[in-house]
Amino acid sequence: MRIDVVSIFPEYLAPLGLSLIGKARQDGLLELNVHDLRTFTTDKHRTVDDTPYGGGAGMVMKPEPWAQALESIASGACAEAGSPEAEGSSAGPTTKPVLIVPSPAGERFTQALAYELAEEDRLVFACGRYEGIDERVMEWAAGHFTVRPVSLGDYVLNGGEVAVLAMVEAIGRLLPGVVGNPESLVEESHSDGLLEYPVYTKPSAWRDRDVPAVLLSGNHGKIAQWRRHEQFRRTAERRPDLLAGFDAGRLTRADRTAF
Ligand code: 6GU
Repeated sequence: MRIDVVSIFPEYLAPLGLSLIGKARQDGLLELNVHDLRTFTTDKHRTVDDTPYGGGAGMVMKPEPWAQALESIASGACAEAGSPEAEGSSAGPTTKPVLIVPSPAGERFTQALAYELAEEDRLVFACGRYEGIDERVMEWAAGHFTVRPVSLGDYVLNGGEVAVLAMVEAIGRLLPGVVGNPESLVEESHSDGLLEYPVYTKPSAWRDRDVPAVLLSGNHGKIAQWRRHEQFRRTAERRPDLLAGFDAGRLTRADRTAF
């Protein structure tokens, strides 16, 4: 997968060189390019924002630098040295790259959307700041990209950069080969519509607290049943909204007899 990120604070994306995602880039599983929006300005002050038409607080990001940046990225320029795009490989892309615009006004980013985006060849993230990007950029960009405004949740960040860190990590870890043991992707929160069960390790007794006895029993059927029960108990307590939307078709045969 190739990912391009455009931001006026490229340094904000530095953590994408670390840990699992940094390793995936080193291993060639993920190509990630971060671009400074200001390099696509043409005026002396490298202006990226202006006052909003219609009045109101704050500033709006100007359309011209965004169009320059996105045009250059869509055309395959701005690719990493050594990548097929940088070498001018002949076979062009068959589908439009997805342009993700982080915004509290977007659709919700979920594990299901992470899986969907992990199937794409190319993702581009446009990090807005201030009150957002001139709306005409998203309209124009629809000619070159599949445009998706996406929100992490119902709260407001100062810009898209922190949201991009979260989304790239959530998507990147689903790419083949990035997580060493793919089994670990199966039994985690949200993979089956429920929260994850609690986990324990040695010592079995710690500060007057014992690990639940069933986990030491060696009875794998009982352990699976206990874990499933804990998933439902936790989800009901912390995220009743998830249970309300839980699809009965996701109940296992064991669930139907046990609960
Ligand atoms: Cl994706 N971006 C911004 N700027 N604020 C947010 C968000 C995204 N998700 C929640 N708040």
